[in-house]
Amino acid sequence: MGIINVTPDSFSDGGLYLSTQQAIAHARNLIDEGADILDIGGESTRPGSQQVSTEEELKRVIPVLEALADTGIPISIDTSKPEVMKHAIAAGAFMINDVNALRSPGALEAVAQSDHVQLCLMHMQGTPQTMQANPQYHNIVDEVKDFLHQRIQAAAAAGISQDRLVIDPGFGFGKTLHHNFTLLNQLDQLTTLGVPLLAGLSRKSMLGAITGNNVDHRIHESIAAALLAVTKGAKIVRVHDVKVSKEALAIYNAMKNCAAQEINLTASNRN
Ligand code: 9MG
Repeated sequence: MGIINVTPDSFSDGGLYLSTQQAIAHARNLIDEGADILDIGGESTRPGSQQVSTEEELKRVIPVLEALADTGIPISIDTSKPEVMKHAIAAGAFMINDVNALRSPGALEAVAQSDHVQLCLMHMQGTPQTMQANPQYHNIVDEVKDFLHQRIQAAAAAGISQDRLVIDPGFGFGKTLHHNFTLLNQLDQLTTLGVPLLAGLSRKSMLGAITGNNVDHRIHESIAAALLAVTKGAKIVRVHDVKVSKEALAIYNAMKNCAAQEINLTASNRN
């Protein structure tokens, strides 16, 4: 899953028009690099970020979604707002990626109206404005797992079938460095919920905290983290650097396929 942010820099003269054009061009590059899904977001969810209005978020994401319709690539819209969800679904979105796990009033109803759109339910303690102030858990893995289980049940109660769901532990969302790495190490425990797992670690500060690299120089750490997440059961990785991530994962897949063939060969030799 390639990441596309449409969050205009208020100091740039081009404003929204330029950001829209840049986002579309960037999306086309990520498709060329081999992205399987694109995730388009119009509101930053970084720690301390400010919220934008529904109207502003719609103005940012819908034109990009519409411009990419001819590519045939599945588009995910990163939003927690029910109105944005409804418009995105009407405009052909393949997935709604909600860092708030459909907890906003009206969100479950907004997505339940469609019977096919995929839904990513992410764990977050607090809100992006406050989440890194003092995150606390007794047992991070159990609490994240319980939360995701409850959200799967809430979706079921709203009439959403489980085959539409994807779950995500929400690395960096209300978690300390220790919480994040504990979660990564035990990510496989979430696979028992029976829903595909998405992991977003790309360029996050938990990686920079280990290597000392700033956000623009975390490509090696991001690839390592994506690969580790996949070895622990992630089925989708949300990344900025699509080409190199795919190359790293191609090596992992070659190893897995080869191992599977050897198992088949051994089994047929036995017969
Ligand atoms: C929008 N966004 C930022 N980080 C994310 C992550 O880790 N997972 C998901 N699903 N969305 C994210």
